Amino acid sequence: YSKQQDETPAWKKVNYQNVYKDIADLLEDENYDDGSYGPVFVRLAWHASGTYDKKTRTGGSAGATIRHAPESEHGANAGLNVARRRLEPLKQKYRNISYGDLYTLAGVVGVQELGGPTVQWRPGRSDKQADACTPDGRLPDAAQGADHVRDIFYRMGFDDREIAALVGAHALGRCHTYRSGFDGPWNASPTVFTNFFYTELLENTWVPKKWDGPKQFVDKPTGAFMMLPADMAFKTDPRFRTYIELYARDQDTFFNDFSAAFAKLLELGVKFPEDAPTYRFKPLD
Ligand code: CCH
Repeated sequence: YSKQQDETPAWKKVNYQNVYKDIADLLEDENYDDGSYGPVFVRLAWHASGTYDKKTRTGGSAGATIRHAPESEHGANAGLNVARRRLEPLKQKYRNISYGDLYTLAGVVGVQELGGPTVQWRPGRSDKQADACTPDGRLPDAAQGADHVRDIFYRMGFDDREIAALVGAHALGRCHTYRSGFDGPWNASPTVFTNFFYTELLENTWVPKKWDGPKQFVDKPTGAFMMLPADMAFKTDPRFRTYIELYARDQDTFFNDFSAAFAKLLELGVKFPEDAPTYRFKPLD
């Protein structure tokens, strides 16, 4: 075979539309949580990327260091091994895909296939070894408030509007006591991407949960739904609250803003090959 063929970079040898389809096929499992791996794939993509520090230009999804100890063992990443294990057969099937591309693409699939907006995505991340792991403490601490949330997301390069849009992902999934210590879903449809994070936050009266677990909030009438202390900050902080009210009444604006901010998150710190195409995958039927 020709020499030229051998020099094709690995990322170019992958059919990402096929990977998208195969990830989508891994979402459903009636025995897992609320029936879908979508939420935990979105969280994996976010935690793989949200370690970025714009000053030192370290962290982010480029090296997929989240798969290595000690980063994999950081408290914030508890439970994400479940998502990585679910995706591993696809790394074996598509040997040329990088883990960074696989984990971020899984986040895109999770958002889109659960009914969220389409999210632009590019391939070409190249994996790094454990010595590139980021220090603990780069991801947000759910027990803290608006100042902390701003510190964390400003470090990545986001503004208040983008932060308020990103946290809308808390329409999806749930908290697990054996992962974060917190407990419960944010709303009644945790496997559908909606603007319910904002509507629930504004429309309910949230009271401290009576239990011996970490401080969190539950809705007053039923106690079935939850908010983290960090989530509550979006209601009490006046500058965040403007956007919470906007997204609660305007789902289209939320979808547009989320799509742009999530795509930006997945690219933080990544130096893409110049000829890496941008994909906008069609959701499957
Ligand atoms: Fe989050 N998140 N997140 N989150 N998150 C948790 C679960 C999910 C914080 C804390 C937690 C974002 C921002 C924040 C998801 C997506 C995003 C949990 C429970 C905690 C704690 C984990 C468990 O027990 O399994 C805090 C604090 C912030 C910001 O201040 C952003 C940004 C995103 C994505 C764009 C998703 C999805 C879940 C559900 C995971 C699942 O397994 O169901």
